[in-house]
Amino acid sequence: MSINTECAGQEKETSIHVKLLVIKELNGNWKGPYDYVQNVTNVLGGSTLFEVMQLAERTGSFTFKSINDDGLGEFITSVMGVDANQEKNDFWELLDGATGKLLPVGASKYIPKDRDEVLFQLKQT
Ligand code: B12
Repeated sequence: MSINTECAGQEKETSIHVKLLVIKELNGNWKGPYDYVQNVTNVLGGSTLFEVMQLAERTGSFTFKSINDDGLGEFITSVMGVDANQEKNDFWELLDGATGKLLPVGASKYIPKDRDEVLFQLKQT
């Protein structure tokens, strides 16, 4: 019994939850409504956002595409079946879903904290 309690405690420290939010509407309101929401559970603490997205694909319905850019990591080109149209200067923006602020780094470098919400929103530059 005491061993089980200890294990549960340890699991809590290393496993976090991240919520992925998606708005497909071009330049829509970051506060929503959302086209898709997925709670990603059992994320290993310290994982990158890109790893969270890969886990979300394996465990739920989240889908995305990306291309690798040397040094900067993965550039997200498509989310939930919607390709950003480069000719129209559209791109998928990564935001903090709670504050609407831009993430300062890309998906391969951003390390979400427990209960973080990450918003993917189609934007035109
Ligand atoms: C222009 C620009 C963009 C444009 C690029 C397309 C265009 N219309 O040109 C747009 C607006 C799409 C963009 C988006 C983002 N960007 Co930007 N961008 C720049 C900027 C100002 C110049 C890049 C450039 O033109 N270089 C000159 C060309 C000749 O070199 P290049 O290697 O071919 O440039 C390409 C890459 O830089 C790539 N790119 C641009 N941004 C990003 C971000 C990531 C993560 C990746 C992998 C690639 C990438 O697009 C460029 C054109 O093809 C740089 C700052 C800088 N001075 O470098 C930031 C910069 C590269 N971007 C940055 C960031 C954080 C982002 C976003 C993640 C912001 C967000 N929260 O959404 C998004 C990417 C989201 C995604 N879909 O994955 C950071 C990267 C930091 C990091 N270490 O991860 C930089 C360094 C700015 C900063 N904060 O200091 N960006």
